[in-house]
Amino acid sequence: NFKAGEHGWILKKFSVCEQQCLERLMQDTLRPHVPAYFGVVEQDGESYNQMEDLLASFEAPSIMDCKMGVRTYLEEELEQAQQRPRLRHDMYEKMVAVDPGAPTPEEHAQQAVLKARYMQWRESLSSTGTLGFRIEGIKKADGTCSTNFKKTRLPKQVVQALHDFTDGDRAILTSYLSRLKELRAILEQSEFFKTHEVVGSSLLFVHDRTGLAKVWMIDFGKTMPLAGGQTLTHRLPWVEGNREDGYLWGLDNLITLFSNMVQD
Ligand code: 4IP
Ligand code: ADP
Ligand code: MN
Repeated sequence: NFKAGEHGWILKKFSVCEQQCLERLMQDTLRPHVPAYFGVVEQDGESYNQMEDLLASFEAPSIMDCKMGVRTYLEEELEQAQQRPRLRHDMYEKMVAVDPGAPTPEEHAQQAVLKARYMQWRESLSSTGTLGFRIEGIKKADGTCSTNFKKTRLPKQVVQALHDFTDGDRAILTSYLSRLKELRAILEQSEFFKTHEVVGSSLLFVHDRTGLAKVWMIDFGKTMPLAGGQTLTHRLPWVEGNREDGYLWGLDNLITLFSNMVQD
């Protein structure tokens, strides 16, 4: 999905949705909190969105990807699935690999599940459903790398993972906490954020041993503009049709966990 670009830039497989979001974000107060966007480029017959490489200014960075929000599929996807359900064998396989008991007898028989079903199962197994965010992956400066967080759900499991990621370094934790609070304040003012359903987007945490620690919003492949002047709180519970995504609710919870860790 990604390619190295010119120095300091990376290329991500083109998506028109992401292109439009990045273009709008360059005009929004969120601009400093997302990768700088540099337009579409063609390479070997493929199109890419060119954006800032957020790791470029770090020395041996440790990185964590946290997927934000209380749901991970769009209302639009749900509608499409209701009209034209598609059975997914690959998602059945991914499900069985984590928990052979998870599929229903019917799903076992057809060796397939619906996408919405798979995505909701992932949400309930992880902290997405209960905390409004989940850890997707961590890669540390020492080379260790894990995406083994599918069942990280309870606050104390999340805290353990955050502790491992930061090596319990109080300066790093404090620095992340203030970045998250700053981001929240900007999100609460952002015109872009108010008018978009933000699903499947992540916060990218990056720190290194010089003590530099930053957080950016990434992945706007499923961030959709709302129609007809609709706005979201990003905090109200989701009920089908209201398009709430629980993004700020999740960020509140993440901030609470970091605050507790800094105080301990
Ligand atoms: C993946 O499930 C992720 O949710 C992907 O989101 C999602 O792509 C995939 O859907 C789904 O299979 P696992 O993480 O359990 O493997 P992301 O790319 O943000 O990680 P979308 O495009 O829906 O976000 P499919 O339909 O692409 O397989
Ligand atoms: P996908 O849509 O395939 O899920 P993402 O945009 O979520 O792709 O990016 C996947 C991973 O690539 C992230 O977890 C992060 O580690 C890395 N990444 C994404 N964007 C950037 C960026 N601008 N700079 C550096 N790393 C990035
Ligand atoms: Mn994605």
